[in-house]
Amino acid sequence: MTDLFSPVKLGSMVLANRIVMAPLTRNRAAMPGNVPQDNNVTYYTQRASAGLIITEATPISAMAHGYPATPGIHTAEQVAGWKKVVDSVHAKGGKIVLQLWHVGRISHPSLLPDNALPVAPSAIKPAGQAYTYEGLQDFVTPRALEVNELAGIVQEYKAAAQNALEAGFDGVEVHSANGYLLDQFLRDGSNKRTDQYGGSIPNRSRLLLEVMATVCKVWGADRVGVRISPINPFNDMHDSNPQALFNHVAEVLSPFNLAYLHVMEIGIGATEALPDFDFASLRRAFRGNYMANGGYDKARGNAAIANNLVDCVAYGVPYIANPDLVERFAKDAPLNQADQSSFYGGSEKGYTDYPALGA
Ligand code: 8OZ
Repeated sequence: MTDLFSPVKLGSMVLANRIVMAPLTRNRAAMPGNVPQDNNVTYYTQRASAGLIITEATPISAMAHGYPATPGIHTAEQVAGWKKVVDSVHAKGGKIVLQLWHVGRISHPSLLPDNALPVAPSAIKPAGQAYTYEGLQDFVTPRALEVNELAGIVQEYKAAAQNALEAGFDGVEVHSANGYLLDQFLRDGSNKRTDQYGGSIPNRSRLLLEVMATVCKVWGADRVGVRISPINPFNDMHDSNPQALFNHVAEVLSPFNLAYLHVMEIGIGATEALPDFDFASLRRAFRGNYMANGGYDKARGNAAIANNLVDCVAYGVPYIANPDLVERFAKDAPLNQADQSSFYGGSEKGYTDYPALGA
């Protein structure tokens, strides 16, 4: 029977098991410079038995940053730092892809070059506050990107994809989820454009498709995945018809022959009822591997794989606290509980000090 421990081929990546480490923002890059450092090498290496590691969301350019101490992939120092992470994970037999990230409006001038305004599809201020070096500050009204600037955004993805290739990753995942730039273009709560990048569903999907085409050209589609979050309201996101939008996205992504589609199936911080959404229908709309994420445990992961609802499962919070999650699942061993207070920023505490079994 196929289960979490069965190998799987995602594009040209052969995974030893179907237990994936989800992308997790941890805010522990070296500053200044947003450079991956030794404790980041330790953290990822501890988790190398995952079938696949997806790195924390990684800004593709200086304008793509929206949180303190997130490691980028747009300077030579960052590439060298990531190379140490990759080499160490590979030495342990692991596989690791980099998540390419542009935050769009989820930022603050104090985090951007020359105190620039964050950029977005439309000049709509999200509700909520940015995490800055001076603490929480209200989001500002972003600047709407001009249509003739969008090729430059695609170019930033291309350069970052090339940098990830240089660092030796096994592939890349395009972050089009959770209310960041590409998701801001997809959903009509944040995209009010009247040009060919707004309005209809195909128009709102255009920037994502341009980015995917460019990244696939750099990497080959068999080493590229993409993450979406159809009903996640996090970062003040909503859409008038998520099922139609995301089924379309799945359909038009299919001909790329991507390594996988990664779907966050839950909402973070929802205060209202989430819209009904049929994830099985989304999966049928996508021809390729489906990676599920959000609230899965071992039993639900095994059941979803056995019933052919998903091909693999990404685990987030469990991976914060259990570097050896694969071994613990295999032995039905108890899991360490994650300490929320050390999720974002800080030292080794709550980062690299969660014990493995028998340690
Ligand atoms: C939580 C805190 C900061 C960033 C995402 C990159 O939601 C994130 C993120 C999550 O994708």
